[in-house]
Amino acid sequence: MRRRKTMRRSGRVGWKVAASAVVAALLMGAGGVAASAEPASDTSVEKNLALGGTATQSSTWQWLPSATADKAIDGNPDGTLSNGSVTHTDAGQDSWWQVDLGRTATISAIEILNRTDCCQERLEGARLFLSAKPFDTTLTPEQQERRAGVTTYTLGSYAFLRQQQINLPARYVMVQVPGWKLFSLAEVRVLGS
Ligand SMILES: [Ca+2]
Repeated sequence: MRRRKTMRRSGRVGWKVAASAVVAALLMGAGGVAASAEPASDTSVEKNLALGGTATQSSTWQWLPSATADKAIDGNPDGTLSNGSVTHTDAGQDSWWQVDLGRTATISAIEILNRTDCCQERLEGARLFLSAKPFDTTLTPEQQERRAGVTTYTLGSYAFLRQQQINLPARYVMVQVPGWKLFSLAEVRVLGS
């Protein structure tokens, strides 16, 4: 019988959704910690730990093999797929993207930037998982969130997402979309120390 010792943080609490104008402002402000509709109180000391990580995804779109997982941690928030800094999976069951930070770190916030040229609804219903141990990528999102030590957030919207006040030790960060889907990410920032 599966243990259900899950540190679930359910629901859509805490997600801040910025209007597209805010996203545009964010994209122009490359390099710094993202501005958001409600900035974190202590962003000055946050580092984007994902930049030094290793990203993988369930598949890469067969028509654009350069849209690899690392495009979400290349430091470039450009959300136009054809500009070469956006990931793209193939269609598949419970498609996922993840980053291994290389070490367990204290994560304070995570920002997820969707592609901006189309298809943003593909991230609807996505889960964000955090764990100090590697994920079993064969699991469904429902199975994943029941694993011991896995913290789950459900993404309530998909234009620009910032989960604040996480304050958890984790090494692995995964975005997984339930169902038969394909999806893209412009950038994933994992802020912490
Ligand atoms: Ca990128």
